[in-house]
Amino acid sequence: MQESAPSATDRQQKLAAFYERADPHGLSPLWLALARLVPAQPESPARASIWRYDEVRPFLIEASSLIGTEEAERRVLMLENAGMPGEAKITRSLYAGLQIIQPGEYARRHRHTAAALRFVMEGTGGWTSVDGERTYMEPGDFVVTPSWTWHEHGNEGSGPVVWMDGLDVHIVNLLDAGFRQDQSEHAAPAERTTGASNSTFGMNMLPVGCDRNRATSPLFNYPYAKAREALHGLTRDTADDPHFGFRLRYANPVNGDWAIATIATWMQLLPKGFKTQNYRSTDGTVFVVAEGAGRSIVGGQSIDWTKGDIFVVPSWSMASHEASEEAVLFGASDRVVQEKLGLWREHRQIPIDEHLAYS
Ligand code: GTQ
Repeated sequence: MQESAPSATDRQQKLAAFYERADPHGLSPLWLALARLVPAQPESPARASIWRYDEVRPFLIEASSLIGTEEAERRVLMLENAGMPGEAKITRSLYAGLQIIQPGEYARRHRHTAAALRFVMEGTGGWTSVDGERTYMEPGDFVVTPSWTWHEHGNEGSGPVVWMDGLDVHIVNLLDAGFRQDQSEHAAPAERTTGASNSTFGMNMLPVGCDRNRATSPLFNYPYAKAREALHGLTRDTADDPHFGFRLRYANPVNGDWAIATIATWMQLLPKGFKTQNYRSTDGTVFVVAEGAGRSIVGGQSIDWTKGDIFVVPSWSMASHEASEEAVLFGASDRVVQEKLGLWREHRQIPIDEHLAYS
């Protein structure tokens, strides 16, 4: 007699037993994972979120009274996206935190392969150094700490200094390429004059024969006063972009690339009353409100913001922004990495050839 075909429950039982036997061999069935592994479009676990500066600041002040920079090394409250609790991530790929340094405090020198950006929120007299050169920071300044450069921070002012740190550490760790060193075990870098990198690289001149392949900008402080002036200049002679208002990116002067090899950074100005068209892109983005106030609609959710607030637009979430008063927004994302890998995509409500692309 012929054997009958196995019943459906029979087959389910056999499959379950098969999975169990395959597992200890490091074998797992793709057919159960395929849709999640290869989504039809990005499905970021990050949520649209906001950290309001007036709510966050008291925690930074309290932290300053509970722990010193000596003990903490870096006194930072990390900005953790609620969609990825415990992962020290503000977007899927980026780390962000708020660092506070009180007058007279010092955060000791170290270096790591992760690169950092600083965006200054509050205070004057704060400084950071990169390989022995100091820069003093003002609110709105964008400051770069390139990969594997010695850096330390201090505050010679009379009030607290607060900045947002953004690091590519999760990208570095994804690749298992993370190293760090503490200064105590190594020779100190040679001291260099404050302003040296700006006088060499920030005057529209370059050392003859300078290496144009430098992955990260040799300029490490991009002052807010200059960014503002550049954006206001644009408003006088250029049509606005319907998706961005007026927008300029921070550039590496040796080759015109983004300022940091792994984190794209830009600044955008929305005139009072301006409302952007819907837009989405694959780079989950951190926005810091440098000036002004307004509202964003992110994935259908309304988020009011004002100066000092930090908000997140996750990858592929549709977003529009409206300024109730003239607003300047700092933006940071992993766009530069995605571009280098040929992955970056955007979706504009109005196709790009229908308007001037100063964006
Ligand atoms: O200032 O060197 O927020 O090493 C996290 C890790 C800041 C820093 C952070 C760091 C730093």
